[in-house]
Amino acid sequence: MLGGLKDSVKEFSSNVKSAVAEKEIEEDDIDPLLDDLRLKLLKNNVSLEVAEEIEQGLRESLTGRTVKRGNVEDAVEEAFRESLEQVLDDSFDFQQALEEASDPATVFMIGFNGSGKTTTAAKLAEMIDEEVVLGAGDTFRAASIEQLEEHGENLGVKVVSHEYESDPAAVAYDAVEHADKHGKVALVDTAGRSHADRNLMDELEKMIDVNNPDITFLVVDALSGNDILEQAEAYEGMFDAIIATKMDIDDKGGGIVSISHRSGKPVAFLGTGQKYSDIQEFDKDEFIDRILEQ
Ligand SMILES: Nc1nc2c(ncn2[C@@H]2O[C@H](COP(=O)(O)OP(=O)(O)OP(=O)(O)O)[C@@H](O)[C@H]2O)c(=O)[nH]1
Ligand SMILES: [Mg+2]
Repeated sequence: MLGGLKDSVKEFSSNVKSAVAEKEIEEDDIDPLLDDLRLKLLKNNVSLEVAEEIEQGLRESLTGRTVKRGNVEDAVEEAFRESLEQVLDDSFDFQQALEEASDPATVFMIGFNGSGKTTTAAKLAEMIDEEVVLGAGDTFRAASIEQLEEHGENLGVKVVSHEYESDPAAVAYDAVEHADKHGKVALVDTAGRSHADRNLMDELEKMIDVNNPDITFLVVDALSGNDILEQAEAYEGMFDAIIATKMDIDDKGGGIVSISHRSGKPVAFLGTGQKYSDIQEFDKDEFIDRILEQ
């Protein structure tokens, strides 16, 4: 009996305390904070569509939540960090993927014009422990074969190539054959292409059908703003992981948030310059810190 009374006194006093100390978040409390956050995302080069989707997700998850008075701002920042943690995926392990791949492992580099496919293929060739053969699967753009051959010479890596305008599926096939004979990994470069290049997109689908690559990297330029979503859509279903290049120029990295949000695919590497060693594994915590600091 007495115990019961004690309990209800306790309950009453804790209710009073929490009414003073705690508060339920209402839309009005967070609207200005979410406005700032949306601007921060846009300044960081996150596409408008994705910035608005992130903002809406935060609004829904925060409204009605109880927080200590004066801690609304912290709650918003914490929820934002959580939402970035959910969107970004750094779980792709290239070395492990190569070990689990068929023998020889076949790796394709695909992406829009000028995104950094050829340069990144050379960086990966330098990085991989196993011996590598490069396939000159861009038979379309002028000087593309010479560009890859120059990298091959610099790195002491064999380049398998055919004539310009020949079938790139056959080049990739030959590169894999070569790799098979020599116990190597075949890293196949491809031509830059967009939605609009229907023939080139069909050609890429054929290359993938014929060669069934173990790992396909979508190479995107981190400087792409809103059109990065177009890239995620153009190559939907064709790639396993993303490589974002030119991070040395773009210290914002919002494009990575946009494409991760849209594609749900992991980011494997960041390109950080023009030298062969300018490539880093993607680390999402480091990346989130960078975004939050700006
Ligand atoms: N600063 C910087 N430049 C890069 C990086 N990656 C590639 N580049 C440069 O971007 C330009 C285009 O790179 P490529 O590797 O030729 O791009 P690509 O996707 O093969 O281009 P196409 O074959 O024409 O579609 C070159 O001048 C590269 O040196 C990077 O991480 N940082
Ligand atoms: Mg190229």
